[in-house]
Amino acid sequence: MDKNPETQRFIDLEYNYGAHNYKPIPVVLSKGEGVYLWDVDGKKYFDFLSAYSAVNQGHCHPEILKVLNSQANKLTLTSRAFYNDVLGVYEKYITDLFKYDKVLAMNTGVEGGETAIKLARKWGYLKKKIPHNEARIVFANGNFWGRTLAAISSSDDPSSYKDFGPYMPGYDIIPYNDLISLEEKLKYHNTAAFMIEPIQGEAGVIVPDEGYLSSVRLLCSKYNVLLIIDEVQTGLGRTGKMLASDYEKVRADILILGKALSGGVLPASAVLANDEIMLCINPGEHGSTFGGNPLASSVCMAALKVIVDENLSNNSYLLGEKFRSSLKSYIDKSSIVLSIRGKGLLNAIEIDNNKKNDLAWDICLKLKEKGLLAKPTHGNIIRFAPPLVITEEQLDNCIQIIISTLKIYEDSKIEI
Ligand code: IF1
Repeated sequence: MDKNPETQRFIDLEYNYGAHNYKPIPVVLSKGEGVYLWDVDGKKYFDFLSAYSAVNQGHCHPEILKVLNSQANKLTLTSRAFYNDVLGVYEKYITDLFKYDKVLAMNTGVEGGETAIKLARKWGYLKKKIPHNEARIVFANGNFWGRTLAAISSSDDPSSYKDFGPYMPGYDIIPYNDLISLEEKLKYHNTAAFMIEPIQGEAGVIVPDEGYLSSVRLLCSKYNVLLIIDEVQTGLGRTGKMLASDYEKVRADILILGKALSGGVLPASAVLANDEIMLCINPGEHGSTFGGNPLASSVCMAALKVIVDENLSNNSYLLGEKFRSSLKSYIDKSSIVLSIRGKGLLNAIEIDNNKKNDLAWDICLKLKEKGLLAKPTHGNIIRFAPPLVITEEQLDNCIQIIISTLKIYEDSKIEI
């Protein structure tokens, strides 16, 4: 289908003047509101990626924008060289909400991960008395927590780490959802922390066994190892609870938030911990120019209030159940969809790419034609993650779009 010259112009600009570090779905977006996006031709789409779960509150949420605009006209950035009249109020709000003593505000999710690892190492040396520079951090294979050298050093995905070495030392990688191999690493005195996603997002929405997270919690406590839970993608209502770790009532020693923390309006992340850990870092030992700036702090407070006031976690839970059950009855008869998995409104289907190479990509292009935006990950996984403000009626519409699109690719002999 020929692209509008205007669409092609914007695609060409990105191709000619931008790094080629992404392969976007060929659509040029120019407006977002709630669950909807519009392209430069004025075509309207359901957003089923939510900017990788950064717009749980929906695009351009009016309450968040109101606070953004008001604060932007007052004071945006002071640096932490001085106090300001927003940061402390935000810090109290978010630590009350998640029940931790303190928060360290950063900007991106990966900076949250780096901060968590620095805190864990410091705590390891100062409190657990791990020999200097011997602290080890354990990760699960399939993890993804960003693109910095510290983050890719923990990855077992070549597309994340290949040709970016040498890598961060002091890391161990064990299988996800495997308590035996975890306990082996936790027994080692020099292990300072285990960092885990409650559901692995980038890996393809990998949901561990029931009880895995609570067993991880028990083992980390037993061996005096900090549990770092990365809720950058799974947190803030995405999986049907405020935190995915709430399903098993598991409490992280260090909790990392990001993405929807700001409602997708600007970069903001937060690391929460109690004093025994957080106060291991002293003045001048960590920070960032924009970390905790008044603009981000006021936006994050508004974004969190939207999640609470609009009960988005519950909407995510109920509509997620409906989404999976509606698709499951179809998938049981499908010749191309292998499975569906997820919690709340973080879901993914696994496509049998053996049927046709790039079938998942073709399906996403067809979904785009039908007014729904999604993108494959790892070749054959299509993630479906709409903003949590989606209504039941809109979801029903999207379920029909998805099923009618999948049917196009079914083996003709299969009667669906
Ligand atoms: C890209 C993936 C998702 C994350 C978790 C930390 C971070 C992320 C669980 C870092 C970031 C983003 C990064 C973005 C695409 C997207 C992504 F496909 F890459 F893996 F969501 F699944 N922890 N995920 O998912 O947060 O520094 O980006 O703010 O790099 O392509 P960030």
